[in-house]
Amino acid sequence: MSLRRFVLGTLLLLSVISAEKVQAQIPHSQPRSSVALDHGSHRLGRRTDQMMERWRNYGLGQFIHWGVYSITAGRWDGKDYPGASSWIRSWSEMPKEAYDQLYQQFNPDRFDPKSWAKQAKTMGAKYMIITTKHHDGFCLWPSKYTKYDIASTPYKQDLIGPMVEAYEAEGIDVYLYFSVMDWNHPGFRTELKTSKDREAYEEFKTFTRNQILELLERYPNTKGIWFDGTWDAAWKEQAVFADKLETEMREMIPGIIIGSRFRPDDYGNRHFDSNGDLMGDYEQGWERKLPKTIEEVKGNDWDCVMTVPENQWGYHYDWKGHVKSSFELIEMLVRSVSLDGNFVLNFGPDRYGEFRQEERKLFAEIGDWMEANQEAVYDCGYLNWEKQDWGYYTQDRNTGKIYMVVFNMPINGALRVKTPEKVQLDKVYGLKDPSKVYVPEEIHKDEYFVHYPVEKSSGSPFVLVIESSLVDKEGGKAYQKPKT
Ligand code: H79
Repeated sequence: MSLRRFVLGTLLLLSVISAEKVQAQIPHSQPRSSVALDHGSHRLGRRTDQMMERWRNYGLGQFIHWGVYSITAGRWDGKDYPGASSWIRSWSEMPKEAYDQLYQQFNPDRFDPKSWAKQAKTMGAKYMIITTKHHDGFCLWPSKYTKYDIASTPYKQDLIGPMVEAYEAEGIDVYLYFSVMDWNHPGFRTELKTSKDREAYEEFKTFTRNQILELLERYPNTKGIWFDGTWDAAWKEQAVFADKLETEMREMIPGIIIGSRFRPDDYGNRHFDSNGDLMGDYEQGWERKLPKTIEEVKGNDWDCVMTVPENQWGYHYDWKGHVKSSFELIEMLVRSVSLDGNFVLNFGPDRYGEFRQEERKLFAEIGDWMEANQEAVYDCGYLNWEKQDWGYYTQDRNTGKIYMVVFNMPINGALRVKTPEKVQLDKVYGLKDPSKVYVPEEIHKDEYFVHYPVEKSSGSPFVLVIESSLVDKEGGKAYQKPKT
């Protein structure tokens, strides 16, 4: 073998080894294949700027769906609509003309943005997303481009501005939800079959662009837009238009955060382009569902938006079916964080601007838990240790501190911990009571039992803190605590 081949071969081998090492720590998106795209993904891998770091570290967010559908509240003419209350206009039993007049009754005179923001703060939300316009097309801000807005209601005043102000005063970042699908605009189409459709849709595109830029101009503190209603065939043809508009948004608000639900690629693919690369700053595909493994998130940032009942976003007078408890929701939150995502919990205030009793209870219950255990949520993300049945590991991205969030206590009180090779478990202690130390029992190589008193575990999920160290081959202690 020539020296050159030997050196090249060694270099190749080394690069494969180091690539594998990185891959094991941070799972990557699939590598880009060869489809040439003008409007596919514009960035491979995660954003690393400060605004995105801030987003990544929120952990918990609040979603709010509010609009004229809070008046119908899931029923019309004595009949219950079986779908999500905010979709009632699309129901065959709902006369469209009647729905389109409802705004004349919209007068949420008990709306108190300061108390909304305080409740969100109590719960521990670091950001909120508000429906500026849902699928029905009704705008919660006074829009220059339509009369179907808050200015035309008896209430008259802007709802978004005071919300932005109140939430920001509590230190909560505000994001705007915007549905591209708009059942009110005459130019909106789901498909473009004729040249007349295309003409109409051009008007709709201009209107959409105007409204989006109007929102960013009115609320320049907006941290991002959460787009929705982009699944129709007509929009899937708009790669050029949407890409240009996204660029305009990014120019208007540098650092603005836009997810994968906004623009289609050249071939009409959504979220992931034709090469499988994520479009936008984070994956927006986790609606009312959660990933189970880190592989499923493909190394991308993501959020999960979740309803409290099965599928109700806007206010519904009667929550039928299973309603999630704070315990379930906290588990979803921690699972999200442990898999490097944010968890966004939805609330649907009523027509007067008030939150239902079930939701107020959640603000308090989740808030109590967060107050005691937030350290294991904020600034935390994935830890590359084998998942155990008792719950989830999270790790502080800044300090490297490792947490065990326990949801399912084993009957024998033995919490199993399997450490990666060369990582030794030194000590485990209660987050709320650091003086309470649980000495790990090593049962096999890299495998431990942490004995936790079963009787102490009743009630709510609890957090333990792990101290570990890296050891060298001979078992001697080496360098500092692991930080991934
Ligand atoms: O705002 C809430 C929902 O109204 C909205 N996203 C959350 C945050 C939403 N509803 N449905 N979807 C998102 C998913 C889309 C489902 C669809 Fe269909 C399936 C679109 C096309 C096929 C069902 C059938 C809805 C329209 C036709």
